[in-house]
Amino acid sequence: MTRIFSGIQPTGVAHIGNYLGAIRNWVAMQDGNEPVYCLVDLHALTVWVNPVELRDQTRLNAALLLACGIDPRHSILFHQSAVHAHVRLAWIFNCVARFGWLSRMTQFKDKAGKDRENVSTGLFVYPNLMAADILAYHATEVPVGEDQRQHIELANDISLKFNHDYGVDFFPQIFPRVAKSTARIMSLRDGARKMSKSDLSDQSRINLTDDADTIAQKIRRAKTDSEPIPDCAGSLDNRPEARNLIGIYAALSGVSTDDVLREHSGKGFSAFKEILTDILVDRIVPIGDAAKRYAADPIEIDRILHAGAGRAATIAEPIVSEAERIVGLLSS
Ligand code: AQP
Repeated sequence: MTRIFSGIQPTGVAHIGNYLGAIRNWVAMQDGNEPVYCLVDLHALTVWVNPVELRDQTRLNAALLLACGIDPRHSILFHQSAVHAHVRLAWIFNCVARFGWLSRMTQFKDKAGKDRENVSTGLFVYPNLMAADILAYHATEVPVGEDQRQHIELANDISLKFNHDYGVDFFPQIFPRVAKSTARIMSLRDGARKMSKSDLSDQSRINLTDDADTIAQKIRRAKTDSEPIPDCAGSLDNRPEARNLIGIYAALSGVSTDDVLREHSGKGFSAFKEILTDILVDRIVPIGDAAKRYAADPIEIDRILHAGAGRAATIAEPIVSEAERIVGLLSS
């Protein structure tokens, strides 16, 4: 059985980018594998977040994962801060990773923008903690969206350097599993930016908790252009907003972009937005409804997360203790 690891930051409410780019794959990969799925609350601290909201959002996103089909009887589902092995290994990786490697991370550059001097050092070393999240389990497959591919490459560089520096064959190679067609769902307001929880505009995304009216309103206001839907994908190259809406529809209906274009070419976007709204309401509202039912019982959510943390620690503790022994630390 292949051990899988992936995580989501409870920095807001999971949206359809998280769902189509990652969570849907997490659900599909449960069968026949050993999945470890984590609410990465320590990563969420890399930018300031209201403590009460962080706790609420951790539980809400856990409820959303359950509603999407993560089965805690099979998958290990837990919150990162509950398993201390992650931070112990992350410190070792802070000492293995090179400053230059981290300086090249595009997500850091995007999030820090022009204000580098004022961002937290946590934001800078975030990829080292992410490498620790995965390698503390010796996980080899990581279902993620395209934006995380560079971080997985860095995790492999860390794994190789650790093995080389200490003359061991201890950490494995990691393979990102990126769902090609939905690797990057874009903002509804700007086709050049990815859909993101931390975008200040709620109109830029469809949250998995949005109700039918909210979805309809956001899709009505989604940026498009005045051209009709073309008959081939090549004609979408300079129309990022149009391509994004067609891609979302294709992903939700399980058909190719070419098939969507064949069926709807010549239509204007106001008509297409109506059928896109229908399929979003059909697929997303039941997830939000189920999540609300799970979220209504926070004690049960906490029980699931704590049980998951116990199982996660059983795997990660011996691996991280061995890494500590390899680098020369006395056993704790
Ligand atoms: N727009 C997206 N399209 C496809 N996949 C996406 N993912 C995120 N946004 C998109 C994938 O979702 C998983 C969980 O993401 P995350 O919470 O760890 O952080 P992120 O990638 O930084 O996502 P957000 O929504 O943009 O969060 P914030 O705003 O908090 O930074 C990952 O596998 C990610 O690739």
